[in-house]
Amino acid sequence: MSVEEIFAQIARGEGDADVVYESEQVVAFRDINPQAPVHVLVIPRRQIQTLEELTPEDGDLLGEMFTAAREVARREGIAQSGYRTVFNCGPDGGQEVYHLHLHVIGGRPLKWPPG
Ligand code: D5M
Repeated sequence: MSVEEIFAQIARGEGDADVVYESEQVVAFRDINPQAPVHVLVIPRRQIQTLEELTPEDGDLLGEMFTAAREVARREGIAQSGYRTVFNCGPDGGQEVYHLHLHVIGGRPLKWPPG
């Protein structure tokens, strides 16, 4: 099964994932290869491959994804210390999984700029 199919299963609430937050349009679960003490992915339930597929009508969905990221940060206890939200988009952006996902990363000081 492809990673995209695994993400689609998680999005339907059927997958094997450590889910930390859910709402009508999104699911948030722990990244399998965490880059920091907190590393959670927020994905839409709808199948969208990349940020490039979004249209102006998806503003509501994007808002829900960022609201989910903030809620995850609160629940994980990193809202005050700080965290990073990232959409990797396309090959040069480092995107490996083509089901839209917003990384929520924190729990340690993060370097900038990324490589
Ligand atoms: O990030 C894709 C991310 O997806 C990467 O950090 C690993 C993560 N990943 C891959 N498979 C799984 C499963 N099965 N559960 C949880 N997390 C997973 P990208 O922005 O595409 O490079």
